Amino acid sequence: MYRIIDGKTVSQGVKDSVRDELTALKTEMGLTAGLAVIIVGDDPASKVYVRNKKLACEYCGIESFEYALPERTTQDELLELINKLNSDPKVDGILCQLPLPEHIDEKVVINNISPAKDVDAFHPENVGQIMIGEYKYLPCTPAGVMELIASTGTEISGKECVVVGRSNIVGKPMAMLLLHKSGTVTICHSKTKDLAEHCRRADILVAAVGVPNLIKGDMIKEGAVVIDVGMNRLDNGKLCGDVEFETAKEKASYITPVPGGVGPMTIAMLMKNTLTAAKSKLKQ
Ligand code: L34
Repeated sequence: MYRIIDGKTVSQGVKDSVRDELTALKTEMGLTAGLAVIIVGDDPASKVYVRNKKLACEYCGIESFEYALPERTTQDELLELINKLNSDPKVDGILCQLPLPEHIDEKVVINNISPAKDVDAFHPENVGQIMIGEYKYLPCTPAGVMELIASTGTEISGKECVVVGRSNIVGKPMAMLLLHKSGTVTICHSKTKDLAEHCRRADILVAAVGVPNLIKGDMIKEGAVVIDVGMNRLDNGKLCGDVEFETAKEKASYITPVPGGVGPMTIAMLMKNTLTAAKSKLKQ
């Protein structure tokens, strides 16, 4: 018997605790929290994600500043905006939605966001701190996955954890967070020789490759916890994960749906990071 891990419910809990804490800090210390979200171009999926972020800010009592820039925006123009936001006291967190248009270098953009306001935790300084386990911010998607695993009551220590995908924003930090919890971590990728064999050893399997239905039921160990980070849009407009849900659910003990799994968690963890950013004003 499998159980669905409901990302909507878990993310609601995270957002509620951010809202409650922020409300209390507003009353007691006059704290405010602001998040700037930059989106360049017209990617329809990115627009949906950015809209969901704005709604979550409203819910939590975080002021959101949205910058919807046209596709033709130059890298210099974008950097100029980021510099302005870096020194704007109303802005605690800055997020530049990825992917960016091809003429803009994502690395340069990320490097120019002040590490103190980098609520995505993509800046090399924050990435380095995650490596050594002394972080201010955790990257939103991997941190959300950790919350989902925790919600099942599954102990990570000593477990076989397999992460499929090695991106800088999900796969690599995901592996690191599982390692911090003493999981035995394997990272699989496009050059991995026998993907199915690795996956079948996993007590905890995290799929983050962006290949629709890559992970099928016969690649999953009986009783595994299966987390699907994939967010693929099929030609018929339907969203689909990296895991073939119908066959995978027959093997898994817990499994996340797409949509309604990891996506809402990414947003909830962003709210948490923005609160952390705002709270750092209290220490100054
Ligand atoms: N800078 N770029 C930056 N930070 C991020 O954290 C992201 N990410 C990823 C893409 N680019 C980014 C997101 O925000 C992915 N992502 C994201 C956020 C929210 C959702 C999915 C991906 C989400 O809300 N998913 C809903 C379904 C939405 C729909 O219907 O299309 C869900 O239930 O999964």
